[in-house]
Amino acid sequence: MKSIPLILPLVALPLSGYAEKPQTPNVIFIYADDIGYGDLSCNGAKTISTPHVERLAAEGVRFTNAHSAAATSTPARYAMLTGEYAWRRQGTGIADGDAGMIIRPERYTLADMFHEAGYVTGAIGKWHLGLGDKKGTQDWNKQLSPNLSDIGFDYSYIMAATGDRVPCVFVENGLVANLDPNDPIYVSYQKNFPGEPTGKNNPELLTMHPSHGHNQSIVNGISRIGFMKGGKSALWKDDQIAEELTSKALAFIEQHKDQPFFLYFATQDAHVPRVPNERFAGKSGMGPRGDVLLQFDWSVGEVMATLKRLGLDKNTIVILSSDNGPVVDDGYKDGAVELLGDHKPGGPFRGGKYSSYEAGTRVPCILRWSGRVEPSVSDALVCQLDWIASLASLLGVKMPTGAAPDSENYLDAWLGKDRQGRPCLVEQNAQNNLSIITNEWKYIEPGKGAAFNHNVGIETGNSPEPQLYNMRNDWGEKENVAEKYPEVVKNLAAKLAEIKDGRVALPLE
Ligand code: NG6
Ligand code: CA
Repeated sequence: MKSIPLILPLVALPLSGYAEKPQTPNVIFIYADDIGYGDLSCNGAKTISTPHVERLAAEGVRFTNAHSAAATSTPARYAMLTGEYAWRRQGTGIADGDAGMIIRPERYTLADMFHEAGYVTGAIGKWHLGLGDKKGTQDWNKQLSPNLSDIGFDYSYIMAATGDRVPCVFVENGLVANLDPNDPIYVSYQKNFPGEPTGKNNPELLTMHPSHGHNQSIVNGISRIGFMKGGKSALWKDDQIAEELTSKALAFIEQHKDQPFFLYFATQDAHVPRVPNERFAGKSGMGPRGDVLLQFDWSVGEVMATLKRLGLDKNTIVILSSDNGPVVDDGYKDGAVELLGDHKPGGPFRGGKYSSYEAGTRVPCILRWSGRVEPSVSDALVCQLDWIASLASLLGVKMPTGAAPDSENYLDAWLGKDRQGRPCLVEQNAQNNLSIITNEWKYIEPGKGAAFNHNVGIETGNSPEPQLYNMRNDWGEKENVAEKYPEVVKNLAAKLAEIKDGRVALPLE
């Protein structure tokens, strides 16, 4: 009788896949804001060292041709969470802080997909996809509805929009956190509240001055986009945002360590206003922009250390990426331009945030799944749009018909096994001009808008002429070869038109 327990494990060994936990690894997205391909030392930055990200890259697949679906935040996040290109749907441009929920409750989201697989789901950090029903109608002193719990997140602790937009408060499960009912909070994107100072009228109150825009309500000595009043106890402290969000992320991981969880951890770094904690201030030699890159790296290190400590290191997929490419002057005089030196935030790529050129959407991307995914560097063409379909395939979730209409299953590419990835991908710039990229070519459709954004110092890629670049030998998109290869232009323009028309979007909301 006693020999049975000894025999059983031997018999079970050939099926050792079953001896492990089933296919329900935890999944964490670490989603940076405005961090460029070239901002991380794993992607070749010499002017800054980001060791925690470097280690993540050394232990996982580091992608060199990974994209967000758009060159600004709201459409990139919309596409990532719904699996639908944002340009198919109106109202998905850069959202104000009083925008209504852009992803409506009836939409199927990434969080719903994880739910279906039995996961607990959390969103912590920058949101920027609206809250409440309709723009400008929210009562920020009450439960906001709809909120993230209506689109599949069991827990949320978010910044409503961006660091530079009011309201400058955290919202926990649809309620402004730490709000004193005797000091209600009011928000407007129309007009100021009588008697409240603004950056425009009271520059003497500012500790950081705008370079363009950002001259409305003043919070913590920094003028923002939009007007707000009250809610003093709930206001975030800019130099503690990273710490606050990271500690919430760690708490979520710890709390759910015994069940499969999905955590969307969206950092404020390195978006403006850049106010590093004193632990990072002055440490990069590149001013606040470099310092918040170090701060981001610290957040990554904290997540990884927590996974190790809790023994979740092997059973957790960590995906790190960014919502769009980098920008140096995004509206505040924070010294980023003056202190940039030789640093190239976009790496070898042209343009930056807002742009049709590659630095707009070709973002850092790493997937680590220890013990399951071989460390490597992959040049497969991949897009965040495909996370939902690819992870659904991993978890065995069959998504409902019509869900995630543009998302495709490229699980093998994400796991580093397939080095091709997508045959083509549509990229979207800030003016909604579209490009299509393949492994060989990139075609930018003729489009309206200035060729150069002087405020931010970035080439937009907008041109009345068609542009074609060879992505095999011209990563920097230096030579427009559209006239040389009219057939290629014709084919890619036709393909783009087909994608635009081919999939019928759900009706506009
Ligand atoms: C722009 C802001 C910029 C940034 C951006 C959104 C001005 C002049 N500029 O309109 O500072 O907030 O919107 O950035 O207001 S994103 O990364 O969230 O898309
Ligand atoms: Ca962004």
